[in-house]
Amino acid sequence: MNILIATNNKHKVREISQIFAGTDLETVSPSQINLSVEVEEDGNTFAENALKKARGFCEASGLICVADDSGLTVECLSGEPGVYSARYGGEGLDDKGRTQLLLKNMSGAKNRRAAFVCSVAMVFPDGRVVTAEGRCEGRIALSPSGNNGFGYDPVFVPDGYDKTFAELGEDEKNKISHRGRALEALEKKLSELGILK
Ligand code: ITT
Repeated sequence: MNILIATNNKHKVREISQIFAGTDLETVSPSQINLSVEVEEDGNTFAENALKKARGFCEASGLICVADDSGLTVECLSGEPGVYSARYGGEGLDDKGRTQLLLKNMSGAKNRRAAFVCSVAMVFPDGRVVTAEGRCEGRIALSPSGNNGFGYDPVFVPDGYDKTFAELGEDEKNKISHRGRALEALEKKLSELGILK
């Protein structure tokens, strides 16, 4: 089955194609087919935004599309940055700036519990929709470490590890990450529905 990865984030393209490698799901990226789609992410939940993105790319391409909406939810910040993770602090900030802002907003916080959350939606040209969720619990480190990954990876330490996501190898992150878990659950549903053999 050939699937378009419905995202403009090249790090997600890389992770999703690696997670699907070795399954019957073959992936293409928007850039590989010269497709440019912008979907307004105005949903209040990860699930709504994932579905919106998958539908937008499916309409534009006519292909089966999988989209991911994800973010970091931090206990002592009442769940922020949450669905606004990519826009935390406004337009002017990059990944590094957003991570610094997060650390600043958490300075002095004793409770550093956090979780990465991911909703995935697969949309078929005939209108069928299959969705799944994944979550990875952990804590926010006092300072950034590691160069792998993207976003808030340098400050997120998953439970059971003493390294940040940015210090783990790609395969190791994908095994336990919110995205890895959501896509594993999606694959399971596709098999149960008989869509994937
Ligand atoms: P698309 O909407 O085009 O898929 P995006 O980067 O805007 O790309 P989201 O709206 O889902 O994607 O925002 C997700 C943000 O949450 C992302 O930009 C990071 O800041 C953060 N995030 C999600 N997954 C992450 C991960 O695995 N590691 C680090 N940060 C992550």
